[in-house]
Amino acid sequence: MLGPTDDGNRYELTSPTSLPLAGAFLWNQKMMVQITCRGYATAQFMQPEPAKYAKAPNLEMRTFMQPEQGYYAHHPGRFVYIKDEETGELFSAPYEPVRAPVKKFVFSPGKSDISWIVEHLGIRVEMTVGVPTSDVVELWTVRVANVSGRPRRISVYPYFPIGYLSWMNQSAVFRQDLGGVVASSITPYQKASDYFKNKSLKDKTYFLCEKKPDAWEARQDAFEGEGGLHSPSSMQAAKMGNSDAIYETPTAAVQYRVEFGDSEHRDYRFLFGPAVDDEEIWGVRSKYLSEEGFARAARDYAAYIEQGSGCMRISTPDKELDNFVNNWLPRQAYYHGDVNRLTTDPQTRNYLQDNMGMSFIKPEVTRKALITALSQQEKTGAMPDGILLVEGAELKYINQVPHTDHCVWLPVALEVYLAETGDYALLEESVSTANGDSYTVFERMSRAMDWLLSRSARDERGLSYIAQGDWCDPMNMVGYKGKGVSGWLTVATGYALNLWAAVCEQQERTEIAAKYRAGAVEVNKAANDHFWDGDWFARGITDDGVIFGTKQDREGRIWLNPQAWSILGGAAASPEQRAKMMAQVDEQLSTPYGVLMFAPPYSGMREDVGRVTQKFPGQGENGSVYNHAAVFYIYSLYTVGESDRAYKLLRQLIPGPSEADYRQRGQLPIYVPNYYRGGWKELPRTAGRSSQLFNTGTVSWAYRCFVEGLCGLRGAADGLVIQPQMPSHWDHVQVTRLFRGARIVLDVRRDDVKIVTVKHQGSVLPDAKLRDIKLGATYELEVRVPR
Ligand code: CEZ
Repeated sequence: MLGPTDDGNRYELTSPTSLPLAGAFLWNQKMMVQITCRGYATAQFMQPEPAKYAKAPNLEMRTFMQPEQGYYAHHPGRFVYIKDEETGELFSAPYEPVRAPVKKFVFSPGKSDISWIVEHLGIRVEMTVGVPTSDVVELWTVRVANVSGRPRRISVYPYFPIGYLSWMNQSAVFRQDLGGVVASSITPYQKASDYFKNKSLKDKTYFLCEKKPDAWEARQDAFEGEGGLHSPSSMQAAKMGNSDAIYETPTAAVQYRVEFGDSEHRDYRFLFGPAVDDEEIWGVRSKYLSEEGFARAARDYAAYIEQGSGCMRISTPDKELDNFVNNWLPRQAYYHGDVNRLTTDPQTRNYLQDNMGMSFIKPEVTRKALITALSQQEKTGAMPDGILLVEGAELKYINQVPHTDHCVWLPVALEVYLAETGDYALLEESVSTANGDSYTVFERMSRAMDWLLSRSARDERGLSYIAQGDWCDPMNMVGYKGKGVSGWLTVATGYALNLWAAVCEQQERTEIAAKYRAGAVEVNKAANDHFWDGDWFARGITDDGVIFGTKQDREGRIWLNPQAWSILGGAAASPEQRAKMMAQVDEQLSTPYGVLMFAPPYSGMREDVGRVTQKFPGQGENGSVYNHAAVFYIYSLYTVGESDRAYKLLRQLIPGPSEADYRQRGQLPIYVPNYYRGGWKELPRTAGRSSQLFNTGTVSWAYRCFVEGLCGLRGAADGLVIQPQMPSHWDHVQVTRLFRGARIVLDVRRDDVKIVTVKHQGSVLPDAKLRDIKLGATYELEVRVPR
């Protein structure tokens, strides 16, 4: 049913019905298109706020990307109908809207394009979509071939619905001069000032054809008629009716009438995208709409994607895992670091973590992002809820809700950047803000830590306030009256302080380091005094002084984040304390689809916890396998040498490899989604189902877990530390790691050694560390790990 191609560069799904929501995505810095195996598509572009050029047939609410997005017959998509002119039979590729039981189906996402092969009625349709590196346009190739062994007469009808564009003004016509359907609209507005802002919006949607079609429809209802999408009336006639849309819902459908000899094929190329005006449409047409134009764009885009291939290749006993880590995970991390989730105001924590992942891919981007974030630091040392990326951007949606955790992510992201690059010079860069202050990166980091320790951030017990949320966005009512505190944020503060203290120590700023070490000790003590419940840490204490996430609770009894971060930050200092916690996590939170964010899920509103309890049980933050939370725990397990527990959960981030698992999750193993449904005990039918949402802070940490945890290849100021943590059922792993301009090839095997032993050219490296790494050099290392 599904599997990778031999070279691992593509993934193939051979049924349109077994994983109907499975899809793939392409992006560049200005756009993103997600498309399902059956042909439904969601495309967004930045102008500079996110916008769409193909929409629903009714007025759509403006929103951010949603999990488990629903599809329906009229959902935007990209389709090609084929009609046998002799029999009148019809099918559509990839599968929607006709849903004919096609004879052959292959959905094949690659790293830089997405394609399908669909065969039915003796006709093969091959569709491929790509995007260029810097313009907003989809490049479609459709090859139609006669494989029936006899001459054929057919019609080919590409159908690209455009949808309802505007209640003020919308229309569409076939433009002979431009060679395609062009829909025009005016983005609705009411304030006079918006007129000037909207002037530059791309309010036209075009569908351009390289070869002139024989007929077309530009109006949705003329296209469908009484036949509907399964059998559009416009296809019942010999030729489509050449309709236009005048304040009517536009569409783009064209017809090619073709006579095929045996084994003949035809290639068609189309462009689909938004534009401001005719001139821009002319521009894209002349730049792209030709065989050479497509080939050039595909080459450039493949080179762009190649830049995101990350810093490591592995060969392990688990081939599916290798395929994911070598091909797809760095690609997803690159997407996050390169486009910041197509928003102009990413949440500060997302921005920092997405860029943290970029340390392994393009560290110069991380460096710049750290400076950008710090240049928006508040006077008090606090960080804002979102980071504004373009002139005129505003804090929207969740960024208007006060969260208290943003400073924590600074040393977390910085640590990864410094380990990867050794670029301590960054600390001395001076960064000024719009409020007129100017400090070095080092000083700004200290100010952020001071804020976390201050009375604005902590109560008299030394516990961190939560306001209307911490890492958990919808935990909005624990502390909205100003008193509630977060168990997670308290232990996470301990972690942040220790991380920053380590940098200070490395810089020989011993007094400053001592101050933050002492702060961490105090914070961790407060966490133990007030949150330790005997076997695990509680999640928080509400405005009214009610502790939650404890044995007393029937719902929301044990939460993963406080446990994970107490391991990281040192609040769970002793192996005995950690062992108790881990046993409880194993017992109460583990499922076949990963580890739950908490359990049991809430069945209804708790007004002293908030919106999270109103989400559907097992969905999103209400007790799903929320992978971002899972990966914090996985990373924490690697930091204390729990390699088997860590590996089991790390593997569960990815669908497969059993067919039953793929079906239940409903997703291809080409990205990590933000969650898999929870409720494994309560709601087994949907447990494990993927959100299909590929925006997630999980990926930077997941990549880090593979690089620094499983393979144990972590940077230090003076070299690369080598401490692999293979799961106990593995004997051998081969790794190629790119690090500071060198190529390091490691052969890792179990042997009769007491500690990890690394040999380079026959001699053992002291402390299993590779030092004096030379730019451009290759190092072949023999690594032996204890049995
Ligand atoms: O958004 C993520 C955030 O991007 O949720 C995480 C948070 O740490 C990330 O920064 C955990 O809450 O508002 C909501 O209810 C949404 O559910 C968001 O919290 C959530 C979405 O999954 C993002 O698409």
